[in-house]
Amino acid sequence: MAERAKPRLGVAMIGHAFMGRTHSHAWRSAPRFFDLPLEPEMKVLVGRDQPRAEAAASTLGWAEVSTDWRAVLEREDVHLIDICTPGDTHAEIAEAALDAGKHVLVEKPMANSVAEAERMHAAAQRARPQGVHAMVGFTYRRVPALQLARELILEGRIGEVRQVRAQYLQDWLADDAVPLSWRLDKERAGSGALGDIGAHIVDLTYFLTGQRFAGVSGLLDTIVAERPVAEQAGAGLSNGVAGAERGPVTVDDAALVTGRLESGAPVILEASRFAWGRKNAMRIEISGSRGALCFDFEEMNVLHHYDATTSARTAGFTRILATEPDHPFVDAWWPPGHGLGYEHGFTHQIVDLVRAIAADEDPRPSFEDGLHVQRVLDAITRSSGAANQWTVVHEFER
Ligand code: SOE
Repeated sequence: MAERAKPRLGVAMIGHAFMGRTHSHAWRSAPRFFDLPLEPEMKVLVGRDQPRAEAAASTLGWAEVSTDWRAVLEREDVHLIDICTPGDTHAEIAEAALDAGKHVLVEKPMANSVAEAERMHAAAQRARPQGVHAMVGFTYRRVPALQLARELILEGRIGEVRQVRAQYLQDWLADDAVPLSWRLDKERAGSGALGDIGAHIVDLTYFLTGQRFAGVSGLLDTIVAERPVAEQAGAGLSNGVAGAERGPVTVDDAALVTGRLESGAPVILEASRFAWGRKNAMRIEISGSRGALCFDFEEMNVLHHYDATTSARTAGFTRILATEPDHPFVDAWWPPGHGLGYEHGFTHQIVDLVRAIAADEDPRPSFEDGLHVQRVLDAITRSSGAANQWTVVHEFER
């Protein structure tokens, strides 16, 4: 007997640069490696420039292209809008898509301001009664070793969380000759290292500990204030070819933050795109009353666990290789020890999103989660502007 076809989930993706490429890969691989309740169909790729969008669609596997995202929202065969554009367009597209009854996946950070994130959250709440779902793409939540870390924290393996320290370091701006791009323009990107990479460690602190931030004190710095204007746009993180003209950098290059979680536990965060030799070094260490967990993206299949309840004679960090079939997501992939990469987090994100949509459950990180991260980013910025004053995010009883 012929198998019944799965219900279709028509997807349109807006933007096709670095994040568009990672999302396209994820839409293709998710249904091939995981048993999904809906069959994603890569229907339309939306870009501003028709020939470039056509070239990207053919490479990345999208059936059609459009230069008009509003027209795509009117299509009945499109059920989900995946937003991979710079932050200044997120709110407008997400609101319109949710109001048109389309599910939304939006790249991080959710928006360029708290006001935009609030509008998006309100739109998600309006759409929710119709079975419409919204999710923010904090993809590192779906790294198996980090999911395992969360499970261990929830099981109480490190006891009560007492301190968090996290860093996200890159070096693609450390050279003063690197030209300007949209990521260095406050109007388009909202902020610099803070929103681009700092947002990930704010979200991970929240995801892993289950606690929101109560307050922060931030120091933002623009290390190189002026750069060459690009004559030719670049692909991925490459800013293109520098011309003779120069222009201002309007975002932060580095963000240093101290903070407190709602329990009062102290947090220290650092995000920088000026850390020579650090290409995508994201590190988080959580110390609890019974031990500690430590993760470094440069060794992304490994989680280190220190069990402080064992004898001091033999105590030390245990290196857990998070590639066994009973580790989160791993059974769908390769045999133990064969390892996963950056792209797998994006695939897992699609798997969880599609399953949540089919079950009519709320996918996480939700727009409410994204709004919390946005509030933390905003408080860091205000604090830095006000000579590093302590800035409250949420009031908590302690
Ligand atoms: C650029 O710094 C970037 O691509 C971020 O925007 C992504 O979120 C991160 O995953 C890798 O670095």
